[in-house]
Amino acid sequence: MNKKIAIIGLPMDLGQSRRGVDMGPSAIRYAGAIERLQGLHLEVEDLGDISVQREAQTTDATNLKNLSQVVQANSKLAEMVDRTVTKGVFPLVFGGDHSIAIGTLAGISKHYQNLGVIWYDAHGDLNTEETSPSGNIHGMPLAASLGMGHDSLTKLHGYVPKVKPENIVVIGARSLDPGERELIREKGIRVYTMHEIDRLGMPRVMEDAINYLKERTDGVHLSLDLDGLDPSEAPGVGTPVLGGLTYRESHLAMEMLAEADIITSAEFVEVNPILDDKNKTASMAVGLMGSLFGEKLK
Ligand code: EXY
Ligand code: MN
Ligand code: MN
Ligand code: MN
Repeated sequence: MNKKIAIIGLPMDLGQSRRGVDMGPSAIRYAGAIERLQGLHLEVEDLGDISVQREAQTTDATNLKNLSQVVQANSKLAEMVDRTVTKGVFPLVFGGDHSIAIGTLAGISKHYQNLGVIWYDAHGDLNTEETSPSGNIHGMPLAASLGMGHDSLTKLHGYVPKVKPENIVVIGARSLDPGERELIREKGIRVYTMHEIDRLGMPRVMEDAINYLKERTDGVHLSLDLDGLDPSEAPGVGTPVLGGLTYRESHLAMEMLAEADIITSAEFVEVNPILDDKNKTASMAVGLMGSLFGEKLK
């Protein structure tokens, strides 16, 4: 795994409606992310946070809340991530709500023939303005990265699509809207819901997912939404869903990814310290980062 890491924060909360997730990057830093990675003898450069236009919340007629601000911030993120990958450095992005994945994937995927994506999340984030029940863009980043939805999201950073459906694995899903289910069926996206995870167990799910991606991708982006974990362990998220992944399952998943050495970029999103309990969710994120970057238990 790349030993040089660049941290980029995007304090974005305009992709959804609950205040506080814009403090996610700070909360993750305060939970000791940089020190944890430096403790693994990684070279860590913190590039700081991208500024987000703080205009009043605008609701676009096309059921896309705060579209222009989300596009503007993600365009800046795509530029920074693109430069980071060009320099051969591992981009590690701290969110902010999950709409930032639009920018991260836009900055990364042009550097690969077949970028794989592990979408670790209670949700599919596969809505478009037609199918979204909320108009929140944090429920749309994976659809947008597939080239589905509003042009200003799908064509961000000058090309479309960013990812192919066969190169995606969703892990932890337990809250999917009708339009997302339709898209998953239509595109044949590989989804391990909590049902499969409970039936097969995390070791088997991760083994299958890793083998599946190894066969067909030349790099893999991990998009880890902390609401993939159970709210009892990670309460500081804006859209909690009961019956989620345990910290231990997630820790194992990260260790297996580290062993497989397939992850070429990552982002940790949806940490909301206002909804959290003593920065517990940010601490979960930092613990999982440690496992992802090779921390050993013995
Ligand atoms: N599917 C719902 C929507 O589109 O509004 C909820 C999306 C929650 C998205 C969070 C980031 O994962
Ligand atoms: Mn998400
Ligand atoms: Mn991204
Ligand atoms: Mn989610």
